[in-house]
Amino acid sequence: MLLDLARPPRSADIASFRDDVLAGLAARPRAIPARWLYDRAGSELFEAITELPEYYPTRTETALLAAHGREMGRITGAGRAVIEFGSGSSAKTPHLLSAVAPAAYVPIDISGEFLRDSSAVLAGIFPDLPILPVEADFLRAIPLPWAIARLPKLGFFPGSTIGNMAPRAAVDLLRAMAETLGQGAMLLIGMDRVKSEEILIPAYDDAAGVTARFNLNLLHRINRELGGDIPVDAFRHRAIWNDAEARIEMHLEAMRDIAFAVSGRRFAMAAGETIHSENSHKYDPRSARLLLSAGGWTPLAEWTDAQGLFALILAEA
Ligand code: AVJ
Repeated sequence: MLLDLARPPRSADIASFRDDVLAGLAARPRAIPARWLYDRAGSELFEAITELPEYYPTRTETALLAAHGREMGRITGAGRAVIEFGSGSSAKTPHLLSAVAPAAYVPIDISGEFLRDSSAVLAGIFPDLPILPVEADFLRAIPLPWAIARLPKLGFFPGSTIGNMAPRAAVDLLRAMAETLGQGAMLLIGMDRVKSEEILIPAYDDAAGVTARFNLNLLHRINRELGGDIPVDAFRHRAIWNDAEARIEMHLEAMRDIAFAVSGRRFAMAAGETIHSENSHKYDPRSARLLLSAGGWTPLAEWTDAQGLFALILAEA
């Protein structure tokens, strides 16, 4: 059963998009926060990425949930409220919900339209499960629906979304989640592992060019929503492994000298200059546990695939 969507005003979103873009284009190096990649079109392109042969994280994580869900459910116990941070298309969510037999499901996402659609799909699969979608930015602690106040909580943060954040911001996010979920909560989190560049680079620069379209969509979005005239076809997608920071970086690289305007402000870029648009941090087993501890979570158990590509970690507050 799908209950009403909590919907905050939208004008604030446009204002913070504009602030982030103008500040990011003026900064050196130029960088725009990755969250702005995920409008409707961006979220759909990301869904297409998850089905690419080169993009191992989604299928590896889904297989881990399918293979070990019952064991996870034995540790969490039944009857929790499952709170999913960044509900996405929720292809893996049914595996978790079947395994942990929750009393309610609360997907939280910044993209309201996407949230509504994915919640409707899950309501079809689990007709008796109360579903309470919340449209919000979960980077800060959020008040949860009153209807689940008395239930023990299980946070679900799959997909290595935590990898978008530098460790310092990731710790802040983990602490915000602990505050959102409260005492006695558990958290099941997906974290991508450090591995060879031969696997990592194609995963973020696929042969079909879907990741390139995902990245370039940010420029289309800026043009559309912020009145920009960026010549999008003068840019190309780049995926780089930054070994010192243990992360994949996505950049938008100008292929020639260009000038453009956004919201009435003028910018110039020389050929070869880039706009840094996303980070995807990777963790080895120890650094993953260290990050969780710093964020206020005690690791209880973890599951990984035979090649050690990806890990799901269960922790308690
Ligand atoms: C949604 C942040 C988990 O880092 O793998 C995939 C984003 N960007 N391909 C990732 C992404 C390009 C993805 N996360």
